[in-house]
Amino acid sequence: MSEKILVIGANGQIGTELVNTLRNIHGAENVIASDINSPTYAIRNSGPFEFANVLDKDNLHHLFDKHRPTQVYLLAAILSAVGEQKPKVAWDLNMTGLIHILDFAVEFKTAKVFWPSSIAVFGPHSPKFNTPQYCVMDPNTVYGFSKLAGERWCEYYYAKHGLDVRSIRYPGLIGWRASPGGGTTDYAVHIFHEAIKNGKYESFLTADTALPMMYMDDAIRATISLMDAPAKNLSIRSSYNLAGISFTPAQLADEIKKHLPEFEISYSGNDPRQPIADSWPKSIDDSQAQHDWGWQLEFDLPKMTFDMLDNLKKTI
Ligand code: VAH
Repeated sequence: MSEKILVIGANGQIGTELVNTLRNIHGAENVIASDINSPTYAIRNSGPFEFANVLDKDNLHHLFDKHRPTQVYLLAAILSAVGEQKPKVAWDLNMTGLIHILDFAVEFKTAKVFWPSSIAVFGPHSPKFNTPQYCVMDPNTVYGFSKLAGERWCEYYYAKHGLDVRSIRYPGLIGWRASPGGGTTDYAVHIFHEAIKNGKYESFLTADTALPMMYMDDAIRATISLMDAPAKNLSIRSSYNLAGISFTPAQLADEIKKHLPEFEISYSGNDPRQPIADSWPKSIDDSQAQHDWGWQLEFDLPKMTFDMLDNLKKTI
């Protein structure tokens, strides 16, 4: 029996790329893209689309009843920076949306559910370097503690209802196919666009702000690897740490200059995203993902930088 996959939040940074990959694997007609906004050109012209509002139970019930998905990817969320501008809205969307999907997945016996968490679940008292799978977690952003609470809900629905829900704590994600969606790591995408268009970029994070990041190609491959892994191999039902590559804005700028020698970076200072970044780890231990489902990173900073610039030059 072929998979029938519902992707909610298909227009976002992850969703755009995940729909493309899933349609290549499972066939376009078997991957229903959905979002609260009209589909992007790429999404609309490559397969079925439905409007979805994760806060509308009737809308979601209709989608589950109509499509009977074998897999659901819930990607709709409000990220860290936007979440601090509208905290109650972020909590409601991130939490209520997740619980609606978990409930309908149980009701309609969806075989597998994917839900993205983030390294934002760690906070000021979490270990800063090589942050382990289990440690003190005191996130101080609504986004961060909504993701931490969401991880608890995922593990609870696995334990109480046997729902095969799987999750990854993504680092900051960098890709060229879709824009980031209002996060603290967005600088690492915008810098590439500005470097090509204007030869300069003003970073809202300071030069020495190291954060865990990951190229989107690796993030999508990790997501598919986790979802394809035998359930018996999975020891984590909250969310798997995923490390990626850790670098600072200054290090990223130096790598870009190897390709665009005239590129110049400056720093704005006093940005509200700086304390968010400062509360997060500098690097992550993802040995559990390596053990349980064979995770191996492919894109380091030089390879990512080359691929980003090479592709963006063709699209800008
Ligand atoms: C954010 N891009 O900046 C997201 C991510 C680790 C950060 O979760 O909010």
